[in-house]
Amino acid sequence: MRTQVGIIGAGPAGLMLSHLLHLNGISSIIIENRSRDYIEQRIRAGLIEQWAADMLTETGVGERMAREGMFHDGNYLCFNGETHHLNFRKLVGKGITIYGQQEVVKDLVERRLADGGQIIFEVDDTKVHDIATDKPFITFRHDGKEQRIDCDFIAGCDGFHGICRPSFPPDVLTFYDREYPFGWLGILSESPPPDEELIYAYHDRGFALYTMRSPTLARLYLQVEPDEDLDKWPDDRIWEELHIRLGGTRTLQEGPILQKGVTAMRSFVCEPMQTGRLFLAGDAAHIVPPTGAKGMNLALADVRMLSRALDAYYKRNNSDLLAGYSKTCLERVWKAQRFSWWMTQIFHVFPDEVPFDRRRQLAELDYIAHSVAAQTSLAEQYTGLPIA
Ligand code: RFL
Ligand code: PHB
Repeated sequence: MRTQVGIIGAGPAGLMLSHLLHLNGISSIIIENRSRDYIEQRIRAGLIEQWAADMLTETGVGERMAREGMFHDGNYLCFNGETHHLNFRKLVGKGITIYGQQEVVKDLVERRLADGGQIIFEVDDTKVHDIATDKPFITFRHDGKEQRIDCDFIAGCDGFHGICRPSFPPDVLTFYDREYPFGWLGILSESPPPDEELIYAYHDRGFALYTMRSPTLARLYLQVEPDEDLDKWPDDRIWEELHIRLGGTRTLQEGPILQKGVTAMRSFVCEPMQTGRLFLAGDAAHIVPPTGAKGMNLALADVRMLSRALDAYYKRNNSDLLAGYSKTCLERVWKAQRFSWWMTQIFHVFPDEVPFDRRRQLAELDYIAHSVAAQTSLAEQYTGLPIA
């Protein structure tokens, strides 16, 4: 097989890249080691920044999101038994969209296939070769047969556990890493969320987040141990804790729990995001704790940049954007890292904290709740920093 851009991974990064390249007349093939069904059912992020929702709409894949997504102008902070509303629309003229990552994935897969795009599912033994030359290629096994894709460029969109980052030559990469001493237990429940907008709750017993996928489907999270055993969390205990951490500010309706999982939290960046003809995008290059809701948005920002850089290369024979890809992306990545870390450290209870820290966290939340300047800064970052 031969294509211009070989893409490894059919997550939001790989799929959106392939779609954007196609709109610019650049060919690509995606290979994915999971099945179509698996990637379309995998429950992950749910919050889309304003510019990213606009990009989905403007590039023709936002139709179902317009019908089924939920458009929010603000959210709530909850602490000391009170909620405080932040109105992003008033503060910065932007909002956020709640629409599940797997729905974005479904829409992109459908559109790529309708446009004649090629996605090869259920591959294994993926390897990249000759990335330091201008004739790189990918090999993999599919249906028991060895396959090869020759291409001009390889996009490593294969997530945190992919093979592309480990394929960089030795000593090229620097890693910046931070693990948090807690994780999130997330559930999807067939019940209405406690409010139409998201509630981020700080509580002595730990953080809780009340979000949703639809008016009748709540997505609820609790701060737990990083390696928490789900067996210790029967449904009754989850509901009890969710009620307590909401601090009596809303009534929370219970419902059948459709899905349950624990996610460990970490911050991670690798620099640079490119070597030779191999470009990393999304979780392959960086991970954020979910408190800032930046993971999928960063993945989309990377591939927007990469598609522009590839377009400049093919249409104008200009490699400047490709040469600057890593630096440009990392500027946004680090701001999102900082915001995600900041949101994480004000809302969570740390095992090694001293009483001073609680008072400091509460003072910070109180400051945000009552300062337009502080709210504006939060709103600007939460709804998404400007993008070129
Ligand atoms: P993805 O979505 O992980 O997609 C990578 C794809 O590459 C495939 N793959 C391979 N394919 C071929 N050959 C190989 N050798 C391959 N190795 C891997 C994988 O099967 C997969 O389909 O990365 P991408 O596109 O960069 O998108 C990033 C987002 O998925 C991610 O940032 C967010 O989902 C992070 N995240 C969350 N972000 C939020 O903003 N809010 C959340 O609530 C939230 N919850 C989560 C999350 C990530 C989770 N992970 C990674 C386990 C919950 C979980 C459980
Ligand atoms: C979600 O809806 O799953 C979600 C929203 C905001 C976050 C994290 C997750 O910060």
